[in-house]
Amino acid sequence: MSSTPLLAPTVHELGDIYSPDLADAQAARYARLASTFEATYGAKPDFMARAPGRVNIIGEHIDYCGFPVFPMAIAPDTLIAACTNGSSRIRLSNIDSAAYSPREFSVGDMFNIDATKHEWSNYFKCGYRGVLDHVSQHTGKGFDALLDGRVPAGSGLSSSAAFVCATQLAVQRIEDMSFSQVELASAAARAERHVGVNAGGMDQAVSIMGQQGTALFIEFHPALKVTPVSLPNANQPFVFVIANTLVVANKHLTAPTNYNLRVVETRIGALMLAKHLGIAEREACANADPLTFKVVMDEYFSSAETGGNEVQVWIERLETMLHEAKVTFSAHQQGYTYDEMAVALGVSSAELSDKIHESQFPVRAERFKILQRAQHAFSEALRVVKFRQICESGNTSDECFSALGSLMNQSQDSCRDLFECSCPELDELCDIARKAGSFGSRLTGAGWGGCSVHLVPANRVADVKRALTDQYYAVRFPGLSAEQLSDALFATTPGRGACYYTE
Ligand code: NG1
Ligand code: MG
Repeated sequence: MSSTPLLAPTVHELGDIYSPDLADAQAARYARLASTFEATYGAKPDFMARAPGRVNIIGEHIDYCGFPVFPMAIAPDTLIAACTNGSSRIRLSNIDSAAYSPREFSVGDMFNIDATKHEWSNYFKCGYRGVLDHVSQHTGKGFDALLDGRVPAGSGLSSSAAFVCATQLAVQRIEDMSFSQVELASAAARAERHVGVNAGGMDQAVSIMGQQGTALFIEFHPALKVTPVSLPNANQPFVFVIANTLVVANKHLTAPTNYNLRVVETRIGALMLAKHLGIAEREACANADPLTFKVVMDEYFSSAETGGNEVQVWIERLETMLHEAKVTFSAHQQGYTYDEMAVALGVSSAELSDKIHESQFPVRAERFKILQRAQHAFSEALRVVKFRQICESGNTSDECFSALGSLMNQSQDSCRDLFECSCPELDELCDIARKAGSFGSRLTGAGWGGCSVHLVPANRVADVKRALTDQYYAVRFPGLSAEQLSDALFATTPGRGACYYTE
């Protein structure tokens, strides 16, 4: 992470080629944050920590299955200005004080996160915990913090991870500690689960490790590993257009029937698949915590030769697993009841129910659609690997962008039909954008609302934006101001990851 002057951000940090005047807007924003800090706390901030949101280009709901994903960092971010205050109190305020009123805590309060409440400072506490859960001792120094979050909440652009990561950066600096990027990202991923969502680690990894100009191929298993991958250098530039449905997906409140349920469905799927393949008793599966589809795949191929092209090995293995999953689960097209899953796993219904419900993340469902979720997970992982393969192929023709776009479109179909995490508004945005010139359109982030992402040749961006404005925003949200519209609909290229600004 680099340090640059406090009030002199350069356009390089911003990553939006369509807003040349954004640099001034950002400088004004930094100055306002610094002066509001001084007005609030009577002292200048010592530094600012910045962590960006992200857009996931492809690879949805598979980070928690242990499979690779392909996101990039974006310009909207969370900034936290901070300074020690010589006391043992931690004071937090928000530049948007009307929506988020100030809070004050003792160090002890930071260990008290009530996941049943949707409370903005919970993410701050998560970031604090991310640091503390990782070390045996800390000073518990009091400090003042002022936050300016520009990633829209509940939009699938990871406002939560930006908040948690920026807090973690601030706390590690206050505490005079220094973690590696991998440690920061892993600690933030674990810490964010304190708010009650059983999330994977994609958002925190890309927020911390994002790189200007490249997307990231992120692997989670056997260890967190990030490989920067550039998009093909074509005759004509392509950009990603982000379009927010403006349907707020409150993932935290709907977790028992949406996000956390999907995590449980894929985990039960992994247990059943391991049993079916005769490898459930092997040490790697029996001791895995958690047992994911990726662990099952690795164990199934543990004695296979690993030589040859790495991407080809991924593709062959994932195709085999997709086939095995269909064979294993195909008799249950309508999903499994508890009793049916218990029979398949050889445990009693009560044991299974306990196992599911005793977790920190309760779920509710009549039927568990294991076949569909497994099909999505393996086919989505295949698409991620193929996407990377095309990016690295050296091919720069428009056809390679058609192939990338087609993988994104297939991902959307799979999210809608097999993983059931889309919604009518997301489907509509994708339809409109494709007709107006998008090569590939899909939801991004958890779904059920939030944002979509579109792969668009630079010379069609205006057409796509106009179509979305006329056919979606003007119809469904006629009262939007120009500023609200530009926050909801914008073009972006890969931006840089987390950093500090110091004087
Ligand atoms: P969003 O909706 O942006 O918070 C969530 C998870 C990710 C990943 C995606 C789906 C959190 C913090 N993040 O992203 O880990 O599983 O959904 O691909 O919950
Ligand atoms: Mg989030």
